[in-house]
Amino acid sequence: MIIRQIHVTPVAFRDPPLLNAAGVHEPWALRTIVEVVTDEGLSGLGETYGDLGHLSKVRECAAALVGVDVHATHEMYARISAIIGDVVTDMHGLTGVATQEKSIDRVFAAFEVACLDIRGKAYGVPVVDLLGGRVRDAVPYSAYLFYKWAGHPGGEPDRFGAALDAAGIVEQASMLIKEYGFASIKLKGGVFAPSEEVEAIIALREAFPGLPLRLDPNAAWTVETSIQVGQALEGSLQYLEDPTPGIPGMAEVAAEVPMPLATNMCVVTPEHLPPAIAAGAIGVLLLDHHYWGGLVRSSHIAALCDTFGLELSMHSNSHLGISLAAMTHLAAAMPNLTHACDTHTPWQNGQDVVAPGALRFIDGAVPVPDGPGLGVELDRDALAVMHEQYLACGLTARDDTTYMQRFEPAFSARRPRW
Ligand code: GKR
Ligand code: MG
Repeated sequence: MIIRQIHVTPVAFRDPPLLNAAGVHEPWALRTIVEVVTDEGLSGLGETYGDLGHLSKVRECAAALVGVDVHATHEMYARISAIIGDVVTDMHGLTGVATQEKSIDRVFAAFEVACLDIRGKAYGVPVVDLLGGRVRDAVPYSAYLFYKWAGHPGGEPDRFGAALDAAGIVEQASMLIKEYGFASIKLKGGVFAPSEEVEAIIALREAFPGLPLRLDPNAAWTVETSIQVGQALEGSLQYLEDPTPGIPGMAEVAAEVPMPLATNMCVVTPEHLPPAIAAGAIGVLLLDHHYWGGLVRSSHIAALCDTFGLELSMHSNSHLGISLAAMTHLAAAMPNLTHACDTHTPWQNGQDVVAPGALRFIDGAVPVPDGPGLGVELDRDALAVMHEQYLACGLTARDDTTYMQRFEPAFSARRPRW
């Protein structure tokens, strides 16, 4: 099964004005769709970030992978490493420091997923079977709440409405839980003063007793503020995610708060694990195959977490159905997944590059798709439309901060901010 062609297609889809510590989501979210085609005519899908620096590397590497067998992932990794060299591609959103290793892993992951899709199709088995087999038939996801404006400035309000205080957040949670059946809740914080975000968590706890809650301010708080918030929320949070920047700061907070700390920011490549574990900085790792080097490498990291007693959850960025399918296969094969995974799916609002039907939420969980490989098919018409949107929208990189500053010129994404 030799790679004969790789198609790399940047796409854009509409994104609501979701607020975070870096600013606000722009009207379009960018992704890159990768389609690997073999000499036998089998094809496999991958999905990754759409920022131009990364996209250029994905394109360059695609050309270098033609002629490689789809099983030869070490060879693929070596070729990609040689191309990336010591270039560090653009940081994406709020996913921690960019390193050379992470830049390689981010490019490699899209091709690795596509090759696993092909291998699954060739053997007639789902990708989960190539990762050790399923330990669960459906993967639980959490309701990922965001403070948000009613609509993009100058545009129509979107169907989710505004959420700018505790009442708005509870209303948003009710809507997502009603539509998707989520059984746990994550609030994206780092937007308003910590006391207001504490108030929102308490309102959620009262509105949804028994549902696990998490708060993620993306390192917007000092150590002192993080400790105050952690102590104020004793008994209310399943975990507190990235309250403060860096492993040493996280370790200081972890020693003083009653709940575990989780991260997708201070531990983002294998080299961060030893110092974080030694310092006791985190209790939960949020894996993300998009930057941890694909599904197999993420499974290895999950095994390490088991060895070192770290709990596991999964991080997400704005994504489409190929990513959701890959996340679901990976999570279905992780025996030590301890928490519901994050997903931005509701914010896609039905837009997708995969044909409808394969992915659905039942009681907040996505059943592992039935078909071989990832179990999802590319909707070529939708892909063409989203590619046109990419060309027309004029965005080439995610930049929540500059977009926010158009409306609030004094806004600063400085972290820690409180
Ligand atoms: O979509 O605004 C967002 C999130 O804030 C995202 O960029 C983060 O990477 O979801 C992420 C997180 O858990 O930190
Ligand atoms: Mg996070």
